[in-house]
Amino acid sequence: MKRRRFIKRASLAGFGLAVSSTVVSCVDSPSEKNKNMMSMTKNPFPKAICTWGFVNANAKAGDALSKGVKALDAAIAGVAVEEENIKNTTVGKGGTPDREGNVTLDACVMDTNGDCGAVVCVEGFTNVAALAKKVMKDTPHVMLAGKGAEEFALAQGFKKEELLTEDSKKAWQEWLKFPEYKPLINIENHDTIGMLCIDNDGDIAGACTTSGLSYKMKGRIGDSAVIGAGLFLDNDIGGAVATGMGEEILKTVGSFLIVELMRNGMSPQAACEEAIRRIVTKNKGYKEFQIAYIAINKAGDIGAYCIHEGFTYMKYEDGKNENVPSDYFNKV
Ligand code: SD4
Repeated sequence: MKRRRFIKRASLAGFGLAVSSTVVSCVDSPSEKNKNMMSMTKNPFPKAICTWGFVNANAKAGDALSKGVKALDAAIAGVAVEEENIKNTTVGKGGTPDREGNVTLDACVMDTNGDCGAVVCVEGFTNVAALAKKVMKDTPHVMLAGKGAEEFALAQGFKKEELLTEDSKKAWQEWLKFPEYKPLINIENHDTIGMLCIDNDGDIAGACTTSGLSYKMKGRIGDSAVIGAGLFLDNDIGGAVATGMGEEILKTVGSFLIVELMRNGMSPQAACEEAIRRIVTKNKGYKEFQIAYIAINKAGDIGAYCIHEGFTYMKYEDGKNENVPSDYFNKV
């Protein structure tokens, strides 16, 4: 143990003082601080949170984390549950297509060291969050789009599949009879899955994956795969993920904003509320769309806020997986 740290610990013990993060941060680097805090207090981790009522996805991540899986792999395993769930029409296989009948997926991941990877407008591959990790690890790039991402997926051994299910095809054919583009506010308590995990070491990582807004224009990309918009984290501060009308999240770089607000001292809850406030004060049409954010800070405090009632999120904490209703802005 370094001498200065030893002196600090000895003197704290001697005076029977409670250890505050401020005291520890005077001397140590953030990662040392992290380890020291956890060795002196009960480890509050692992934790996993995700958007909407994706019980199985969050349980999968929580279970992996409690077995010692690192944050990023746990998040990817968690969101894969929904990517593979054909009953979920907003993520992965079975996702609602664009207005021309193509299921195009967007996803990104961000790791504890600030590395990230993303794929956009990908057709024919279900596990796009895992593909985004491959982009991060095995290319010199952060983001691959369309054909390039698909060729990369094949080269990496991902299996090509038809993602348009019979049910999604029928629903699209019905929609074509009266083709109005009108994203719904809350789709049966499921939509884009954004997940943040804190592993046993206190490290944060996340993933976000979606089929985007139903009947979008061909080639449309939302916020979910855009680092800073659909997902952002800083392992020294915390992380945030978004769901809802991607265009508005992109315009305000919502997840980045939340992390920066937390960096400046806001709680995850206050930061999520401020990010929603920025949208509703600028866009008078907010009654027509939903946006929700969830966030977690380095201490494991959680926040969530959205525009309209109906958004819920999952929380895996102390081995328990719970669905929690979010507070919301539009109370009138
Ligand atoms: C998008 N944010 O593509 C995604 C879709 C979504 O609730 O989350 N809908 O804009």
